[in-house]
Amino acid sequence: MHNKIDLQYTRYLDPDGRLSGALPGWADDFNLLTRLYRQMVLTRLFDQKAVALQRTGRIGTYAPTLGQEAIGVAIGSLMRGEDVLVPYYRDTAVQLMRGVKMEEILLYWGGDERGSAYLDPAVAEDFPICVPIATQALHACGVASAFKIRGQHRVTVTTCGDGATSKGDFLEALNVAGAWQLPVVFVVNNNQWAISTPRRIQSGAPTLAQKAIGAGFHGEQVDGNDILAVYDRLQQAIERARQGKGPVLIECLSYRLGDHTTADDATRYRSADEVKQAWQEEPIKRLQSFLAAQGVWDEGREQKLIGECQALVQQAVDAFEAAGLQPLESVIDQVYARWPAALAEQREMLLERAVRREAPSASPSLPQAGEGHQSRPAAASVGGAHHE
Ligand SMILES: Cc1ncc(C[n+]2csc(CCOP(=O)(O)OP(=O)(O)O)c2C)c(N)n1
Ligand SMILES: [Mg+2]
Repeated sequence: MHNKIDLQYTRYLDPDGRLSGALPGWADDFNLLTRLYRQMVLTRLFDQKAVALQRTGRIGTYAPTLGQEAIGVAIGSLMRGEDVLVPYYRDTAVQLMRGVKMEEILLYWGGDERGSAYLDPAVAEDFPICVPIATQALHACGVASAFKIRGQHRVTVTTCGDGATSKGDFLEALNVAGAWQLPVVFVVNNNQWAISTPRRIQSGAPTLAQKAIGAGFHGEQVDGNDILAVYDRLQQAIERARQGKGPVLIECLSYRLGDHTTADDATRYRSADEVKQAWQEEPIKRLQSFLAAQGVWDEGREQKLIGECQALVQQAVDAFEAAGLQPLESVIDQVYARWPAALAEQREMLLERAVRREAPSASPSLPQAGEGHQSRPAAASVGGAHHE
């Protein structure tokens, strides 16, 4: 008895950016490769800024995307506008490419509902960040079912981590995707850790991709630090789903270079050596080395790019800080279309209590929607996005 299944594994660039096989035709397009590179750098600089904003108390918890840039940028470049992304909380890279604004991402992690009400119409049908692990995989199947029933050639892409693949919701989603041959692509970001649980003890399956096989569809692995590999295989997967040929699961092997979130301290459960080793494999340096060897990237271009990205990030921070606070009831206002009486009463109590706390001696007047021009308080009172 053994549980080994031979699965496809794809890598084009080794950790030093050298080719480990013949490149597919599309990769001759250096403009495309440079665009992918620029987007990865922008994502990383934004990510660093988000962590810094948490450290200085201006947003709540944040889940860094450090080390996952290749996966997200590949997904974002390949999805069409009419497709739907059903993301999880480590998807800054994809969301930025879909059209979610950097300031919206900061608002979300600052505990502000406007951070999930994406302003760009191009992204209006994408789902907001999902924090309950793996539940989004089922939502994605719901969306894909709608596409199939309507006869639309649209694809749903949903992402999750290695830990999420152990959840019932994930396995149920794979099952229904296979049973109904849904146009959905599951991208598993196997970053080796689920908070402090290492991949080694997460599952008895040698690969996470093989979970697709149990559900009757195609699964494969790619090097998630090699954007050329992720892009190539994902392109095939999305195309296949679009043509009605059923779902695909792609397991991207990566590494979570940062803490789980800013509320975590990964040095308590993993060694410095392991992290140092993982830095040797990281995705941005790898593509940079390749592009430099091809003569299409150099230090001058790098410095110019960093300056441009930093300006964009700073603009977003300014917009975020100028956004002011929303009224307290915005936290719950979107929960029901029509409030059940018992909850309506609780809503009133919440507002009264908030007014008492904020202005103990002043005569209470409830904050109105649209008001809220106070400046943003320190995160301790912002509350932050709930994340455990
Ligand atoms: C249903 C549910 N259970 C537990 C949690 C707490 N939790 C938050 S993140 C996480 C680990 C997820 O790890 P993984 O799926 O590998 O994704 P990663 O964070 O590594 O990208 C857990 C258990 C949660 N958010 N939702
Ligand atoms: Mg993980």
